[in-house]
Amino acid sequence: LGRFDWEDAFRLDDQLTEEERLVRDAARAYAQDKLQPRVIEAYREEKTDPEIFREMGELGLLGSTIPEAYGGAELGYVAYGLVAREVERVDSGYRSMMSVQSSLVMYPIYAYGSEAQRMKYLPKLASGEWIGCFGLTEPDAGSDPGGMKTRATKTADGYRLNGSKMWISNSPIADVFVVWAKSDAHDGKIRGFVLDKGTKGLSAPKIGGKLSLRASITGEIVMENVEVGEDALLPNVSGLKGPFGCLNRARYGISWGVLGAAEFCWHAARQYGLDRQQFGRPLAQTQLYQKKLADMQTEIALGLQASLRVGRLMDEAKAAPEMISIVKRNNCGKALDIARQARDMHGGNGISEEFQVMRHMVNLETVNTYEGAHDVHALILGRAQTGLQAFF
Ligand code: TGC
Ligand code: FAD
Repeated sequence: LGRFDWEDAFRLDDQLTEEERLVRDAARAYAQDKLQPRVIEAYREEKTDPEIFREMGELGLLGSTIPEAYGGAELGYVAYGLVAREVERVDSGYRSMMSVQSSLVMYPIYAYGSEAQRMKYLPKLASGEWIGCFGLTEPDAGSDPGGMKTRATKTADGYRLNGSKMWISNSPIADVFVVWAKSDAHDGKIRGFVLDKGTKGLSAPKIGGKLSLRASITGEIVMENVEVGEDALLPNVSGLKGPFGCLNRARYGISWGVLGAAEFCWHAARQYGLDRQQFGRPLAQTQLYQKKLADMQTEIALGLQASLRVGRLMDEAKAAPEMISIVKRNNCGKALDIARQARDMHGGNGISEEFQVMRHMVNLETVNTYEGAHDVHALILGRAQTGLQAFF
């Protein structure tokens, strides 16, 4: 009979390659040594440190699946997921900063861009010298991005963009803006454009007052007659499959990331239950407390196996978007439940920033919503099994 490791129930570790373990360990060391000491204050003060991009870039954590020729680390998708898990073990906002840069900015420039666009942007985004953002959502088009109002109209030597994007991670500190607009020169189809900070008519005001993801800055993107050349258009994709091709990768990364946050909450609740005595014994020696720990362990172990499977299929180019919907939706929902339970198991201390479970809990409220809300992924899966469209 095999041994049982309570922290790694299905021996995920044995299923990783040597390279994947090394990448995971390097990401864990960085996250614990450099991010963990900053996060409580950054969250309280709602401060995003742009230096984090430089640090991540130095370690090869930005655009890690992109070929080395463009500054990437050319890693597989399992390694990418393992990094997301380690970073989100500290804070979902830090993982957000990383996954937007990697999957939503570098990936589309790599996959849909011209060689000149790849050479101009990717190395500087990989090093963290430049920060990127991804503008799909609008004030009146969230779950239904096809309803966007942003328009690109043809000019003599390029395009004029008008419109506004809402809830955009990194935008107030971004140098590079990947935005999606309906283009009149392409039969009104959605096309991607890469805009540079400082272009006339382009601004990105910060959205204040967020009670979630406070360590990751969020803003709008406002485009008022922004004039760009033909070289700003991403030439190699047209239609919603452009942004969705990026979202597939980011959603997959999130499925690993949220389990990192859930593991933090689970481990914290276990330790708290061992340390805290009530009614003359540790809380962890009560049946209800142990049932909650067992539920957390089970969901995390199952979720990790599922993400690992999808990651292996991504590396073989065999993963379907619906598989990603299953792991994004289920792992986010389960992580949020675990964080809420962990908050409760900490009693009054659970609301204190020092114990950190409440920060994870409120962060996960965002993660459950962005990149396709929990119920929107249910509709994607419902459509896949019934053939019936239930969005409208
Ligand atoms: P639908 O008719 O289903 O599809 C339109 C076209 O898109 C193609 N497509 C996909 N392609 C690749 N991968 C996918 N996952 C795809 N899903 C759809 C599809 O084949 C079709 O192509 P074509 O060539 O036939 O035109 O589109 P719909 O308008 O009915 O929309 C359905 C729906 C709801 C699936 C969907 O719109 C949806 O997923 N909504 C959620 C929106 C969303 O996820 N927004 C995310 C914004 S970015 C963000 O949140 C970043 S936060 C990051 C961070 O900080 O970490
Ligand atoms: P809505 O679409 O209005 O949905 C509201 C509720 O209605 C949800 O519960 C949803 O599940 C439900 N609903 C919607 N449609 C249906 C339906 N047909 N049937 C049943 N229920 C339905 N976007 C970007 O483009 N780039 C970013 O970098 C980015 N970063 C973000 C960062 C943060 C902190 C946040 C909060 C959001 C971010 N987003 C970003 C936006 C995010 O993707 C959207 O918030 C998300 O897609 C949901 O859209 P919405 O907020 O408009 O909600």
